[in-house]
Amino acid sequence: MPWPNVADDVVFTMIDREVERQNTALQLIASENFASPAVMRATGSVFTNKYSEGYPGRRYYGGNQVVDQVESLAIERVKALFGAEHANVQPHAGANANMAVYQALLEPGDTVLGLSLDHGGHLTHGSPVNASGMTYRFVGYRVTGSDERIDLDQVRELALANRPKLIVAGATAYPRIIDPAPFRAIADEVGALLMFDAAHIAGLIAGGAHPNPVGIADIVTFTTHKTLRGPRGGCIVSRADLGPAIDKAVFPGQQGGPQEHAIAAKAVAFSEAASSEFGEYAAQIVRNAAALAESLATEGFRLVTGGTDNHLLLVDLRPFDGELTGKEAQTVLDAAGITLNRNAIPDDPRSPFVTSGVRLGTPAVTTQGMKEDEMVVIGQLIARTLRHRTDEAEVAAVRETVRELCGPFAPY
Ligand code: DSN
Repeated sequence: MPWPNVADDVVFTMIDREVERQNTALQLIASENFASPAVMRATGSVFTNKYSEGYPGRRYYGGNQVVDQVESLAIERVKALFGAEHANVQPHAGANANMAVYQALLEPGDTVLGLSLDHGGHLTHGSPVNASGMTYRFVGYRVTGSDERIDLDQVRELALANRPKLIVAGATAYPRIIDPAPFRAIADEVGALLMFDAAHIAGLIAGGAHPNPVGIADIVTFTTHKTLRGPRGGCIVSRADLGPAIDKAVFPGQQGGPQEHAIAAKAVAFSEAASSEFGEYAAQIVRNAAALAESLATEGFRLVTGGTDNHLLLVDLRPFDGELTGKEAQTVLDAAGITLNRNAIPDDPRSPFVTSGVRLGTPAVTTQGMKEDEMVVIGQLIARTLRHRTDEAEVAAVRETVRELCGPFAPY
């Protein structure tokens, strides 16, 4: 073999350190999870070596006999998982999936309705600093000031006033079920297409814990690495008649060579997500989020919307401590082995870089087998760390407690 026979100690030592971090700290970032060994084996497979621009049976390079089989398998599995007519498994990420849909359905300057970023939407839902907001005329809808739920009356009013070509449902920091049916009714009333961005909740949908937007929305996009627990990547499922335009927008419109190693791993993940065990996993994610919400509320935090019915919680830190910012909370909790991200809360008076809130979620801790009892303890540890955030010894003591808590649940 022509390869050097020495391992890259520098990189592999870093990998070992990252395994240690993931095994001994609490991963509460709502968009993260632990992929299975089978998913990671496929991700690290020889499919990484292959160029395969095009689609199964229509490639631009030779040697794609097995690649065609694995991509076709991924397509068939994801169609069966969600009951979809068409699937494109090539998007490298959720952002690519969303941009490809826009390219397939819209002309530059067309009007689109999406949830505002500062109220829980995603960058690709029309943020002015993202290509979506630069290319299309996005109009942002918001959550209500009273119950902090998506303001469907406002969605309808904005749809009637702006006549969008596309309405985008879905969120990146919204702790409640998003029912696709009222969005469908509004889209039909104004003659718009409906896209549902299910990046965060694809696993909850696959596991039967949340309503399936496939067949209600015209297009559903999602990532494969969040609640769905697959490799990093994106996916688009849609009505059959939209398939050719979507395929053309993904390749050659947005991307070059597909990452077939990731597509092989997506195929593995779609199979895992079709199991009855995955249904139980999805239900436990939701139960754990509810238990964590209750524990945090008991400690004096305010939950945006009053709670959660998905995998994530958005926490307003101000009632707990008016001086505490999301940025500071994220930093000190990280030192205590509790990893989450700062997040703006609706109408946050602080900047998006500082914030008055944090977002946390239960997909990863649920994968490692933690249940409601551990969620209660995690809520208490978060409060203890933040109450004593200037006391280094106390933060270090929490770090040790977290290590002990994680010991029996190490994912790798
Ligand atoms: N970065 C993802 C999240 O954390 O929600 C969205 O792309």
